[in-house]
Amino acid sequence: MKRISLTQHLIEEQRLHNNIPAELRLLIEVVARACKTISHAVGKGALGEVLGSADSENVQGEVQKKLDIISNDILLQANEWGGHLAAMASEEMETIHPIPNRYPMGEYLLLFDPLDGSSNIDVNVSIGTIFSVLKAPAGMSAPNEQAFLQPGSQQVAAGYAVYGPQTVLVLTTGNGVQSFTLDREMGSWVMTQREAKIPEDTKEYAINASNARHWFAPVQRYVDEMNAGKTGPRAKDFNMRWIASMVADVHRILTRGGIFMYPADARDPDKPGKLRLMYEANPMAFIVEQAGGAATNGKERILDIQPTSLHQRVAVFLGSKNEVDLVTGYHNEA
Ligand code: AHM
Ligand code: MG
Repeated sequence: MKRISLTQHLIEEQRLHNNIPAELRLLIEVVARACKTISHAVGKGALGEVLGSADSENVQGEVQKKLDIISNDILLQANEWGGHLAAMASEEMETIHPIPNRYPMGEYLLLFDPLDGSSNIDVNVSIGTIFSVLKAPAGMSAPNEQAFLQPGSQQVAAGYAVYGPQTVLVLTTGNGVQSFTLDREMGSWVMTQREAKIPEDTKEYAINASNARHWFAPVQRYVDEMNAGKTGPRAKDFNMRWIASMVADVHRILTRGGIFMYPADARDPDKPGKLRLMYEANPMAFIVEQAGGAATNGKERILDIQPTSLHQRVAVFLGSKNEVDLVTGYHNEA
């Protein structure tokens, strides 16, 4: 099999579609390199003394794991000096991270969840890094938080790396979804899938069922109907999977279909769901749509949501199109 590296792919994409200028290519390659470093740290586990909690909390009041902090630092340091970014924002940092004065400023904004699925770190289950790239608004000399508050439809690139049995980088620049597997001996990303496609129909769903008693009626109805199986209104049996790492759950859906849900629920009306719009929902929605799937917050397309704050949360329904359409329809009937 002819090996196509990430670099070769990006250069050829630019030639064919003119959608990856040199600065964006550099950005993607730097993020990919940082993911290699994170993958290495993750792989060392207890031997690298990277497991367990740090003595700190992030902006959402969650206890940070050592690897959350290590991964955040790796991404910041890798991306500061290249001249391709105007600023960064991270799930783990309260405010945006401007590019230090000693480096030139570029035109892109990078957002990331440095290590998603933190509860899985210590138990040796797949975790990942999610990233999203926006363009800084023109004529802005020093980007502020406002510059980041663009709907997901404005993303010029998004991707994730999943650190599992294999380390895989999944990327979109708006022209389909490509996957690259890390060749650990060579240290290079090798294309292993050119065009991911999520089947429109599925018999598999993912939701944290321990929250069932808090769900609103449309989610309750949708899940009950699936669980009713062959003799129920859906007339087929469904299977359930929940990894508790969005990256790994989305990766399964990208590989063989399914629907992933993290709904809003009755617990806290000010908290629509658990997942973050800017670091998790938007990049995943971009990838899923580019693979032929759909992503909504139950009512509207995630990529159309106008963000109002950097760390805002959003309900997420994404994956196989016909399932996402069905559960979104149930919400809109209500
Ligand atoms: P994190 O960014 O703090 O790791 O939280 C996000 C994760 C997602 O990866 C995953 O889908 C979800 O939280 C799991 O939630 P739960 O603990 O309810 O299973
Ligand atoms: Mg996360």
